[in-house]
Amino acid sequence: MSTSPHRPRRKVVVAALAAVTALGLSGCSDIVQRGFLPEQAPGATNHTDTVISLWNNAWIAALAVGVLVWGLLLWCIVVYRKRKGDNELPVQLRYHVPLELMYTFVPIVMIGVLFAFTSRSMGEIVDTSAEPDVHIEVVGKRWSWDFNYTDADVHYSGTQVVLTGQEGVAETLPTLYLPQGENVEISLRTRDVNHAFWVPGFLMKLDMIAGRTNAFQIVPQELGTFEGKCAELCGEYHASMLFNVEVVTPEEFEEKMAEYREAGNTGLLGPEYDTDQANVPSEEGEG
Ligand SMILES: [Cu+2]
Repeated sequence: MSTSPHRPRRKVVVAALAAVTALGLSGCSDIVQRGFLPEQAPGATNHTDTVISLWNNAWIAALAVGVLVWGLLLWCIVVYRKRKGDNELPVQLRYHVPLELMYTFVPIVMIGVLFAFTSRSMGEIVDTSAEPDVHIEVVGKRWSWDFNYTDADVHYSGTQVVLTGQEGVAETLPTLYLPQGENVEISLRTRDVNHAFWVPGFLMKLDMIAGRTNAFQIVPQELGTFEGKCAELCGEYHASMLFNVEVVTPEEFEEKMAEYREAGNTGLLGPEYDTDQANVPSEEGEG
């Protein structure tokens, strides 16, 4: 009579927990599989699977280390707890060379493994040795973006968006067009301070450093609209430095290029529009 009321309750609790866990795992297995990364990410580009597996495996390794450390901690706390009548200090260990060597080298090995896998993936992403099908230059500027479509010799010049919080602002953002299935080399530069090119759905970002050009190649695989943003605090309206990426078919891409040409957006926007150059006319500063 004394123990029986507890058992059924415990069984119910265990069953309920199991059901919730199973439901949670089945309901969000996609989310778990992509490591809680953006919904568009899997298959979005030729690099996203690499990034997802690096991310997931790093978490699995971290969790394994965590479980081991938590387990050892709990074990020490329970087994070596102070018992009734224990009034003496236990044996104090210090300068235990094998132990110290272990906790120096094991973390070094762990960091080394993480570094090796990360470096391999990053090397793949910023590898620009292949011959690209399309060249695009993305230029960051406070607080918008210019896109030079080098091969088509057309450009798009963005203006800073005003974030009103109203619907429809997203449609007014500067849009970078990318052709699906083609190897696009994107080179990044800035007209002023440091910015960073970030498309969360592509699972990558790359800095735009004043005075240097960074580049990467990407094959967009999924059609659709992706959000882009500046990921380097670059001043007052950094949060407004947004853009859209529109992955379209190669035919639509060519149509878009023709559209720009007809609209008179011919030629590329070069460094003459940079604001941080030594030859900026001095009148500008006085105005
Ligand atoms: Cu910026």
